[in-house]
Amino acid sequence: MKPTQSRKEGARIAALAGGVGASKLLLGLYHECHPKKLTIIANTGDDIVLHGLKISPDLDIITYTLAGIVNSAKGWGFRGETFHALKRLSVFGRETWFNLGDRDLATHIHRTALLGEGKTLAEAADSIRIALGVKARILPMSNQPVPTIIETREGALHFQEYLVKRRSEPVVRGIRFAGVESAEPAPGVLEAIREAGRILICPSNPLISIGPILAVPGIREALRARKRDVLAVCPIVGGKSLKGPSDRMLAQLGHEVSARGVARLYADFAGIFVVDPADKAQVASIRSLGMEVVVMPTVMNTLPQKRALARALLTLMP
Ligand code: FO1
Repeated sequence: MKPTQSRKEGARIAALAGGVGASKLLLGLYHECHPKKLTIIANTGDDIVLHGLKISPDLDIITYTLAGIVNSAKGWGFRGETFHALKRLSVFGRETWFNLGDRDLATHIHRTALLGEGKTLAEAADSIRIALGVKARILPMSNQPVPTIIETREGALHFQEYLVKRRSEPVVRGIRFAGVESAEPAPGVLEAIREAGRILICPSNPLISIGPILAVPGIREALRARKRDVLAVCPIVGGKSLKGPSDRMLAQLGHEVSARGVARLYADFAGIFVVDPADKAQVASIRSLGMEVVVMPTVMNTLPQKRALARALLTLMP
């Protein structure tokens, strides 16, 4: 997708992002700000190895969205995708609960080959986004694998097994990010946070999309040091998640399912919290957490809505 040409250069923006929810806002920003000023730091807790291939859903969702090739009805995978290879894999008795499309498979084969040749996940992500014509920088949170494990009543499940294979049905008892203690932020992540005019926390699941990024040693501390300039867009509107199982997970883990519940999770590092008009009754109690609160429409179904939210957020940026 060709971003609009008539944008001012503006300050640098670092954006922490999950997949589908974040990509809506990132697409708006990609149109409204200079793409070279945008660095996206993506969750890789959702990454999984299937059929020997390294799959990085959030990196790919963001890349495909900005490249204008995503299946916008689903929010992931290619538009006009076919699944012939997956059908053939089932002939060999392989599990096919994770829908890998034919075009998408090429991305995973390329990334897996690069990793096999000794390249890092960040180098592979860069190779993919450049090949697909995306001008904004897209970094994984870490080059080391940090799979999100969901502890459920039925035992521990990889995040994709919980979300896709089990359709978020098992009751969640806990979440952990395996190996995160020894993971490091990918090269450029801390610099992007330090050097950005504003740091944006996209409207993604706070527990399993933003949570893994915050858990990588050094990232939360880097955000705390920039608290005045950290702007978080709330993914819960009117007590419901905009996308995915956030509301259910928050409730099952004993958090308040509301904008205020998310604000509490971010209060130590986010100076500005953006809520939808549907939640304006909570503004005073969120302010009492030590955050500035801004009310603006955050529900984005159409490209004009994505661009409008991006423009409104840019007015809050230096
Ligand atoms: N989500 C699904 O609900 N079902 C799928 O079969 C599925 C396949 C898939 C393949 C590649 C990819 O990049 C993403 C895919 N997703 C699928 C989305 C993904 O599971 C999640 O939406 C993200 O991990 C959360 O951001």
